[in-house]
Amino acid sequence: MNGGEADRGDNENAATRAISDEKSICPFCGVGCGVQYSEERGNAVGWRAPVNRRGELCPKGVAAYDVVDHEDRLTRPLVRGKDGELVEASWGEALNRIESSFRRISENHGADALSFFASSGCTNEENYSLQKLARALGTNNVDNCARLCHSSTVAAMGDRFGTGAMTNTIADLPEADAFLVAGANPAEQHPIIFSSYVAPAVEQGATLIHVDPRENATTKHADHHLALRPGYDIPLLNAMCKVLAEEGLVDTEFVEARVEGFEEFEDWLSGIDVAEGAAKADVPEEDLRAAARAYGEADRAAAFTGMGMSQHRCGTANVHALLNLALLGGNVGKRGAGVNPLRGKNNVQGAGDVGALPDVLPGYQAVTDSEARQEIADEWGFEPPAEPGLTEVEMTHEFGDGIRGAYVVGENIAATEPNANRVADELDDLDMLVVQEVFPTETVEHADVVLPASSWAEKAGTVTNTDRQVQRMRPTADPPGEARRDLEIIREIGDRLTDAGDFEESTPEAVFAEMTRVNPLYAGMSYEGIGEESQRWPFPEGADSGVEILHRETFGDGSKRATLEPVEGVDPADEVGEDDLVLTTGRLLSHFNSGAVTRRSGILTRLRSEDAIQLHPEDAAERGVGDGETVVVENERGRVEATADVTPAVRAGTAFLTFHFAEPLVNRLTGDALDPVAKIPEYKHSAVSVRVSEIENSDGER
Ligand SMILES: Nc1nc2c(c(=O)[nH]1)N[C@H]1C(S)=C(S)[C@@H](COP(=O)(O)OP(=O)(O)OC[C@H]3O[C@@H](n4cnc5c(=O)[nH]c(N)nc54)[C@H](O)[C@@H]3O)O[C@H]1N2
Ligand SMILES: Nc1nc2c(c(=O)[nH]1)N[C@H]1C(S)=C(S)[C@@H](COP(=O)(O)OP(=O)(O)OC[C@H]3O[C@@H](n4cnc5c(=O)[nH]c(N)nc54)[C@H](O)[C@@H]3O)O[C@H]1N2
Ligand code: SF4
Ligand SMILES: [Mo]
Repeated sequence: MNGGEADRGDNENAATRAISDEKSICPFCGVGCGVQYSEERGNAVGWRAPVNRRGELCPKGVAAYDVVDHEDRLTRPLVRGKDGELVEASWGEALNRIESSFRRISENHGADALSFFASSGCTNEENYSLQKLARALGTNNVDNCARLCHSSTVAAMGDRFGTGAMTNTIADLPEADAFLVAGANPAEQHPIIFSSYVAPAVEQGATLIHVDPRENATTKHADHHLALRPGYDIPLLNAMCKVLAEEGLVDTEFVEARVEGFEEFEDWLSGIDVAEGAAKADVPEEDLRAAARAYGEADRAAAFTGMGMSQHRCGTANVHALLNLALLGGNVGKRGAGVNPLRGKNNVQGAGDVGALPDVLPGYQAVTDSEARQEIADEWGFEPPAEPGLTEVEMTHEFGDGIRGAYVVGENIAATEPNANRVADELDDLDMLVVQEVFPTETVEHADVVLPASSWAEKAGTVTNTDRQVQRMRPTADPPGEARRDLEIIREIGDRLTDAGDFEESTPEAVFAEMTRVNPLYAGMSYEGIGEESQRWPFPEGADSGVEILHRETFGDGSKRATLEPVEGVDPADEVGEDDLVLTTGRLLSHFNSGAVTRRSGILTRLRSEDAIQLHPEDAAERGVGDGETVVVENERGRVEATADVTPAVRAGTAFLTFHFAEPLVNRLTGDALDPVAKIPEYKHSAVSVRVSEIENSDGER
């Protein structure tokens, strides 16, 4: 199926809806700021919610209501017609097609021929219902884009600390004496945490260490910048551990009380050479030593870890290396410290918490655990399958082979999965692709059935932010045209495909209540209890003083000690040829992920250089590329054209592009390599050739 531009119907209803000023939560990042509609501003203002205590918002938050009346909104179901085009259909026809096709696939190929892509931009109730639907149909093939952000972090932290979430809270961060920001750019990606909690502490004297191959908004506040070679965080972090050991900066009291395996680790460290590590990471040894000293000398040092660490085939190992440093520094279990993955979308923490993952049930109980399955069967009336399902990227690789049907809710996988040319072909190999969306995205172009859904502003439900606070969203408008609320759609499909009664609870509040009965992390929470505040897991908060700051006394598995573990470096998958550059990717303040929502904003600006490829002046000169010229960026997987932004902000040998735009679609260049433990793709390291585009620059088209 090659869809052209999707037919989106007319939106006669869209512009006439009233928007109320109910308090809700920002739909973008995991910070979880409170937003509400302001008639006067014609868009969002902040309210004094648990994180944005002064009602402050970043530019994306301010633009949140742009989605509500947008003329591109999908307002009618679409089905693929005989001539291959998407045409409008009734809800009945669209749902009948899904029902008969999914039934046929399941009968002919088994339930594991179906796959479910949940959305960490959707509510806990929606994610919970979607994973329940997958499991009711007999498959654990359900995953969400947490796989693509912090699955490696969660794997490493789960393994070593027993929980895969921020160890600390946003509120205690200002007590840090030092911040180690590894592979993250919170000034742009978690702006309110940065501007309201981190930057003020830095202004008061806390040290900021930034480990990132580029200078960006976070680096502007940094005292130390280690502009490492992408993919070489392990030698850098191991060398930092060695500096702590060499210079007497190990927190011996903490190590004695809370750490296992110190002697073996010390033995192993004796084989680590600081100069060699610095050379591997390609940072000056003296800078590395100074940064390590700043971290080691701090009483309280808080580490942030982001996509620069997690999105490598050694993503899990990268985080293990960081955990060693945190343990040696004694930076666990106290305020202003810890290891803190800043989570991605507004509900990425929650999507995992409620079980939209292929290997665990709600509350991270393994699907292989028969007791957990039996317990949930008591509530559900059916037992979930015992065999773990496939992860996101693995599912796309099975499209047309093992997997024949996919139900994608609120993800734009054609643009955001790695190796986009391959994914585009694979999407077309499916017998049935259902896309539940608000806009006509790159993924919608491949769909067999398109279900017009509600935006965040049109629904009720809960979302769990990056520091484990469950908050409530409240609907402020009706869905446009014939669009329906996500939860209603999922439950309608559930009703049609499963036994009567499986999807009995239909309001978000009732689904939340069911969820608290099966998810031990959320046990005891309630809509009423949350109110306009939040409830934090593990709940109830305050039952013992160790809850807000994790691991004060013990780790997640109940033991007092975490283990130090030697971590060996792993080379990136792509070999970098002599004339190649290393392409790494990432984000910008005013855009969000595939850009499906933010690129349509009337408020958010798109600056000239934002869709450009950052090239270091030396690399540009070598290739005869001038600033503003069009270049071809290519490897064996694909090719894009982009404007050159020649800037010393990116290190020599490395190029940087965002994935926020349909063109250039950077994921045509990223590869299939996965971290063996977490199955996260290597978005942050692709070998590419870069050359001036003869055609584009000579005929002056750009
Ligand atoms: N404005 C905005 N905010 C967002 C999002 C958005 O799209 N826009 N998306 C949300 C989501 S889903 C997520 S997951 C988070 C992600 O938030 P971040 O983790 O901050 O995201 P990135 O920009 O992808 O990557 C962070 C940094 O890693 C650096 N980097 C690249 N390669 C390497 C490497 O090998 N090592 C190291 N140490 N650093 C490297 C990049 O230069 C980049 O500055 O942001 C969330 N918030
Ligand atoms: N090269 C490169 N690629 C990356 C990354 C990277 O750093 N570099 N980062 C990865 C990461 S961390 C992530 S999280 C993924 C993100 O990947 P995706 O989740 O695929 O990206 P989004 O653009 O956030 O897609 C969300 C979609 O949901 C739709 N939507 C919004 N609200 C709703 C709603 O309420 N209901 C429904 N049904 N739909 C809605 C939007 O229109 C949009 O199309 O990208 C990954 N891809
Ligand atoms: S920091 Fe994140 S949650 Fe807060 S307003 Fe900005 S995008 Fe929304
Ligand atoms: Mo993400």
